[in-house]
Amino acid sequence: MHPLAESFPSGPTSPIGPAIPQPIVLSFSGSDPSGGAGLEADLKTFQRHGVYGMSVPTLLTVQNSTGVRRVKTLEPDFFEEQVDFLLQDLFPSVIKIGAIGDRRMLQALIRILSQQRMDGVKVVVDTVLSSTSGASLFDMRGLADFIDRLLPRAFIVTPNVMEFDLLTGKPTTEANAAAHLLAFGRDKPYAIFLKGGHFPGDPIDFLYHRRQVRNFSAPRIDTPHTHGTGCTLASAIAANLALGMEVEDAVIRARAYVREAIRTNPGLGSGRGPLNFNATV
Ligand code: PXL
Repeated sequence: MHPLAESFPSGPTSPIGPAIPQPIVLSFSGSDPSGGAGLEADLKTFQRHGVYGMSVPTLLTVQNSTGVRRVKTLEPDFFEEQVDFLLQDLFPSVIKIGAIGDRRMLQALIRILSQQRMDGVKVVVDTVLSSTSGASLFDMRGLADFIDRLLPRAFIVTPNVMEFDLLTGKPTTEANAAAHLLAFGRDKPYAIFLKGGHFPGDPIDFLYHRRQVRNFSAPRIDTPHTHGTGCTLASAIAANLALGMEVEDAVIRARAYVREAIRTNPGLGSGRGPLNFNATV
């Protein structure tokens, strides 16, 4: 047996009887052929958390660990048809949204999420506005609709610092983050998890929820291999919500998973390589 095989999770299926029911999580995101980010990372993360993962791609990328070269947003009509047919058969309790591509795809998403059958579905919005390597994964002409029409449908939103600056229109620092979150979060129905990885020094993350801000700090892990950390974090939160956790617990557990996945990364690729998706949850 391969030495790694012993650490593989056995999963909740039974070898003799029918599978034990699993919560279903659906990802709408871009595809990363390198398997480190996007819907590939989402599905691996769902699997590791013991939830059943499904995905409908919004866009394709030409990508490896050194960066994103090209982005092709898919046809919104085809996307909507895929979602509609899928949901006639398999219905998720949580939807995770990653890269959207452009305004037409955003409109398609908003149409889907405003259907009555979606009322009880929790939506995790990872505000993927550009990749860390600089390629655009969202046409910023759609930003106003993203903020005014998509975000109000979210249960939790997970911007990094650059994305939060774009959402609020002002620069956020560790010193003013709590105040900016309280101001931006005012009257909003959703929670915001501000990822502090781009702050200098040891990062501090902030969680805004129910008019309160809580922060989490930990020593920075010194590695270039952080490809897809945002996607993985949002997917872990989505999985934890599907498993029935409250927002704070879902975030705390997701954060611990991502830290461990960064710490034990497999060191693949010549650029920013992927995380260890098999990390202990
Ligand atoms: O990590 C942001 C992200 C999301 N989705 C896709 C990506 C990336 C970053 O490269 O490629 C498809």
